[in-house]
Amino acid sequence: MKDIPLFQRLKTGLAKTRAGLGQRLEGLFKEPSWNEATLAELEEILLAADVGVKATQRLADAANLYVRGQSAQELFSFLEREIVHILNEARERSTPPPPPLSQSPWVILFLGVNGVGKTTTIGKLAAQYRGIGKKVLLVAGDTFRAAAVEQLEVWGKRAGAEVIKQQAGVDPSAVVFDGLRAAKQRGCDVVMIDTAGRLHTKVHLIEEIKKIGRVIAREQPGAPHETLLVMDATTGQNGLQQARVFKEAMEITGIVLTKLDGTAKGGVVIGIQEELAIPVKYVGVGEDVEDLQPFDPARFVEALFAS
Ligand SMILES: Nc1nc2c(ncn2[C@@H]2O[C@H](COP(=O)(O)OP(=O)(O)O)[C@@H](O)[C@H]2O)c(=O)[nH]1
Ligand SMILES: [Mg+2]
Repeated sequence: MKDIPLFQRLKTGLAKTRAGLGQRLEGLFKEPSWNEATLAELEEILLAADVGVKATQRLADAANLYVRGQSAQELFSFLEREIVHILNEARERSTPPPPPLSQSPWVILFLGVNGVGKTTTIGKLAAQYRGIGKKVLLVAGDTFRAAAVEQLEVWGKRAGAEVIKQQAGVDPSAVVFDGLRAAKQRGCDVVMIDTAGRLHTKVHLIEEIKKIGRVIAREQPGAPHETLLVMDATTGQNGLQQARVFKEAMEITGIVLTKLDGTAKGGVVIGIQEELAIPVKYVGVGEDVEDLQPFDPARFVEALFAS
């Protein structure tokens, strides 16, 4: 499994979406002529892949303007370029983060509802940072269940990263405080903070996240350097509603979109960025460490439409 090139992994992970979105679009662009019906079908294909109403409308309008006198192949490449364009826009709109690890320790906070893949993502990233020789510390800020702490420890062992934890039920801010102190004492390069993302009410969740944010900022001015919202691609448009709640609590610097390998609705990558104006920074296309990849719009679209 280890030797599979990253682009191949991305392609494999996007197989379901490619079968839906990519191949249906290709089929559509084989139509000899374009008319109202073909345009309506274009919209339907995009919506079915969770591209979202806003981005779909934009792409359909653009295609409608472009359509006259163009060959199907030209139209198809045009659409590819437009999608890359939308994906790049979210990156440009967000403040560019300082270059990774320009401050030590580099603090990354992970947010997102239960089950989206936060802990797994932290584990994969920890392994990747360890792979380039960084000293990594993981903070078990999901104090909701003991099993959540254990899961992070398993990843910590596997990756060769230290884990700071307390018993289940404690205030996550207390663990975060310990974690940041330990990271400084031990000279760690990267700190990744896991959180629970599940509370009985939206207000409580927001308050808890804000409190974690305050503790981090007090312990280390300028941190968190990155606040990543983890979203599950298989939940499609529902994820957007959740994202808005987290956005209320804290400034989100990037999105990690997991489980793209489990959905035909990978077009949600486009919809998310158009709706939230937050760039997708990583995509998860499988269970292996290498299946967490930095998101690159051009590569993504290439993998999406590759034959
Ligand atoms: N297929 C697939 N599964 C994933 C991916 N990311 C996470 N998972 C799985 O999603 C489940 C929930 O992940 P977890 O990290 O525990 O979520 P958390 O509650 O947000 O911490 C686990 O079974 C993971 O293995 C991915 O990119 N692809
Ligand atoms: Mg977890």
